[in-house]
Amino acid sequence: MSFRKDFIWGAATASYQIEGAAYEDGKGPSVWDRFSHEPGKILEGHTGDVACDHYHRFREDVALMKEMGVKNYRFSISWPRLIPQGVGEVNEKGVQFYSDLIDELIAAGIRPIVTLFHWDYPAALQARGAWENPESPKWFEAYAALCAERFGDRVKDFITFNEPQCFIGLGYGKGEHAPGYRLPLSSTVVMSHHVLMAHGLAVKALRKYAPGCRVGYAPCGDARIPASEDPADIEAARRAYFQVGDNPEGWAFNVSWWSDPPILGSYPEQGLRLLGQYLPQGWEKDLETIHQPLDFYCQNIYNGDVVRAADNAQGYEMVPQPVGHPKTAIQWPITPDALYWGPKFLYERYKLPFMISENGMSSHDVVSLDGKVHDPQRQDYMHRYLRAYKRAAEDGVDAIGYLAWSLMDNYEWAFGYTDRFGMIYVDYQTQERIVKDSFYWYKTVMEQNGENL
Ligand code: GBH
Repeated sequence: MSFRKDFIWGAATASYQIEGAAYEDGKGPSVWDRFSHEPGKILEGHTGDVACDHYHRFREDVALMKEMGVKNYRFSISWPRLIPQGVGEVNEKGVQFYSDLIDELIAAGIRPIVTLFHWDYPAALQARGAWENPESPKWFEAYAALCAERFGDRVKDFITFNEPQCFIGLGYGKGEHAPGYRLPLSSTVVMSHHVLMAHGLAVKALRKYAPGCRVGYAPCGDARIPASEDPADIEAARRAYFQVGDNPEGWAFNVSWWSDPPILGSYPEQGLRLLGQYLPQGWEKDLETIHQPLDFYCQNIYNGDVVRAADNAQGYEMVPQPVGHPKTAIQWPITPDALYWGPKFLYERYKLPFMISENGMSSHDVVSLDGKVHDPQRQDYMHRYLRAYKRAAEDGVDAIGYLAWSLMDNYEWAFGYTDRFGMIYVDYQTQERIVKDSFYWYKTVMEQNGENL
């Protein structure tokens, strides 16, 4: 047994993290352009002004993808590059850039998978209240319609949002990401509802203006891993996974608040008891719009927490990580079973074809004396996670794909360029690309459809 024959193997990136050209060719500013320039917000003060200069070097990057054997490439569109003020006038040079990129990908035999929103929100709309504004779902709908109209002849796979947990929870809750606000629940819960509305409206617009396209959604959430195969521990992990409000990172970091309404048509009851009071008036009638048929469901999964059954009100407790537990450079624990239990629990609940839209590891890679970049730790990470994912597929999860994060080193948000997630090394001084050992390793995995794992 193994992955299905038409398994979607590929790699992922996001606009602000790689494009650069932040102020070129008519692009409007995003909240990240602003935030990254605020003193003290980003490690070592790095900004995405130039990033990987992908805007000018995309042909070289697509050639590298082709060499790697990547058949599916997930990238995001910068909303303010397309519509500088967020609404209204279209920047034709921005349209041209993505159009050229799409053509280049297709000519190289690579399927484009387009994420509409990966956090670089138009600054002009931020000034109008962003997601708190009741008009905000309509702004996004118009942007989605434009993407469908301009690219839908060639792009057949769209993803609406990347990790709403992060841009709401970190951007407006904890203030660690752009735009860096710390707003109360009465604001962030309203925002979450508008984001979900925007998702529903965008799905409808994509289907209308790009008929026949496939549409997915890519939230996140650290998986919950049962401490043992004892049914009581498995049930404890399942409960913990879909619980709202018990994450020390903040209320937004949960699965069910963000995925139940679009896929099941209702907010989770336990979440409503906690947060329902903050939802905007009349939210119930919006559920129909939010609940749109999806072709596939994605999650970005990097790690998980171990949970066991407990004799307390919740019926579960977290198992503390043992001292010395393996971690990546960004300090995230290495927990391969997250790619078994995560997909398993998610498929059980949401019953949609499932795709890992991001998974990978950061390490402090260096160019060795031999001029190469050796990253055995990344291979080992991916190898272990992919084995766990394969086991999930063998156990009946309809696993349709895996997109590695990331194609190349890039701007890691509040960590700037200090963390490297790529299978291609980027020298930010010269913009030279150096393929890492994992590039060749992943190539054979994709070629053999994971048979060699
Ligand atoms: C992703 O963020 C981003 O999409 C990508 O742009 C980024 O470069 C990449 O990963 C690497 O960081 O809900 O409490 O269980 C991932 C960052 C990982 C942070 C999942 C929140 C969920 C915590 N997120 N995590 S929780």
